[in-house]
Amino acid sequence: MSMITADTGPAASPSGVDCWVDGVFTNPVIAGLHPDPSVCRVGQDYFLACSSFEYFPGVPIFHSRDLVHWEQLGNALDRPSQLSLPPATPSSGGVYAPTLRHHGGRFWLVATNVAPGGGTMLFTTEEPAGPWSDPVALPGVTGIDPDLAWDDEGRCWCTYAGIEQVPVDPRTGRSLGPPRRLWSGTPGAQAPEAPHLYRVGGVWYLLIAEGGTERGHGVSIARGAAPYGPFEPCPANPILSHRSSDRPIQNTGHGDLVEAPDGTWWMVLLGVRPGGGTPGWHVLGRETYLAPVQWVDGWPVVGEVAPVMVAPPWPPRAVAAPPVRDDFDGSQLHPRWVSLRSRPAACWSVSDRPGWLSLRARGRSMDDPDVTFVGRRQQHPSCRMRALVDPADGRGGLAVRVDERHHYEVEVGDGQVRVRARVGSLRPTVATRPVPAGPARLRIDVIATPPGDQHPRQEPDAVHLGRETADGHFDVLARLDGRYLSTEVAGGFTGRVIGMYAATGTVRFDWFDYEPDERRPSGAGPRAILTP
Ligand code: 6LW
Repeated sequence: MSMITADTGPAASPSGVDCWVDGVFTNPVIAGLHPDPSVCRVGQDYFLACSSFEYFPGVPIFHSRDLVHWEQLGNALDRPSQLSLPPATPSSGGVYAPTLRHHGGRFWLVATNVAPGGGTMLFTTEEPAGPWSDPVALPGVTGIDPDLAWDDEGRCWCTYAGIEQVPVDPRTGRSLGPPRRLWSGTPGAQAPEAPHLYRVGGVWYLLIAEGGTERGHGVSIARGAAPYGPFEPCPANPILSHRSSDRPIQNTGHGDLVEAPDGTWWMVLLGVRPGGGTPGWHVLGRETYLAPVQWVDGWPVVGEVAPVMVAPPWPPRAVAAPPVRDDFDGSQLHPRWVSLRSRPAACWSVSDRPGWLSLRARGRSMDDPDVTFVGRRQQHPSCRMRALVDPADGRGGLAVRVDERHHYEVEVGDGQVRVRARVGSLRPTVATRPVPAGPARLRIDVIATPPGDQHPRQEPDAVHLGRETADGHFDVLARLDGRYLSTEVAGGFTGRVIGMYAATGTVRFDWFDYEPDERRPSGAGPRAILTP
């Protein structure tokens, strides 16, 4: 497999391959499990937050100077005092749909923790890279997808799924009035949610998502003279939806608007790239896309969301490409690494054996909600993961996971390499092979099905699991159908996260490589070029 490595070239996207060349950029702008994007601008700088569900640390925060190249600054909720996700938190539970705003010299982040004991939580900071404050609870906000907007009198309006609204004191979290129903979206449409409230040119706009976060998803808008309405729906609703279309990006919805310094407007939104035959399986989760917006007769008109788009009218501001290899030489883990529900200090260390990540087992397998796992989002349809794993004191390896009931892994321990799978209630050990004592190189290649190679039951991709021999040969123990690790099979709101785990004892990882294979086109490859 030929790979483009991330530490060559001018670079800038999560893949390390520049996603803005010759006047076009490629969507998604933040690939992999990064749904429900919320964006704000301060001067020349854009900041963006996403949902994080059962993963800890939670709510990744990104920075950009051009809306296309994004760099992760950190995770807003990176301390147990900010985010408690008990083992009973189901996958696709946890933290939903933040709104990120800048007001009065501070950043404000509001989100819902749907885990037991959670609720609507508000955090602030002057520095988006962190630290963020401990949470302020908003007990009067009883729905998901909270938004914050301030009017000229300084009143703060929290609007949430329903669509309902309550005035709040953002410093104490207290409600300053009863909740009111604002709008339920298009009559007959399901799930009015994801509200964002803006004042543009003296008019208040209420942007929402509706139709559900699957193929029927869309964005609609209403406007009024006051932040609490009454609101008049846009006659062109939905202003964005790919429902019933043949576009390669589907499920488009849950948008947030931002005005650039030059007066142009943009929307960040979520979408997916289904692959394979019918009904289409998306495996990377809901990703963050960018679309241009124009105002016509006082309403926003959203351009088509395509894999290849006309670039914004300013020069690109590339960010450093992430390296292929993480060799765990630092004293902290990069913010891209996430764990399941919590990451107790006793379960991981980069100092126990310097230069290695040591993971100490809690749960006994990837079936367990408290398994010791350190992973990152799969961000490319085709990619390769490798790690050097020392099983001297335990058993563990590499896993591709959607949830506790949908995962594939290759692990080493007790003198054997083993491929295991879990698909619903089926949990076979797929293959075993004896290996020499000492560290083993485990490897997983994900290979997307090429476009044109489709039949109605065609899988979206194949997952090859095995180990590399000393001469670099990939000894594939199993080739598994990727559809079983898709959202359409597993259900829920997430996507694939790939990484390292310990099943027994302490398992040590010298390095972990993540290499995108940009040259291998996927079934969800570019089909359209958007004209302005
Ligand atoms: C989120 C809702 C949605 O709260 O999915 O697509 C939910 N929209 O707005 C979880 O991400």
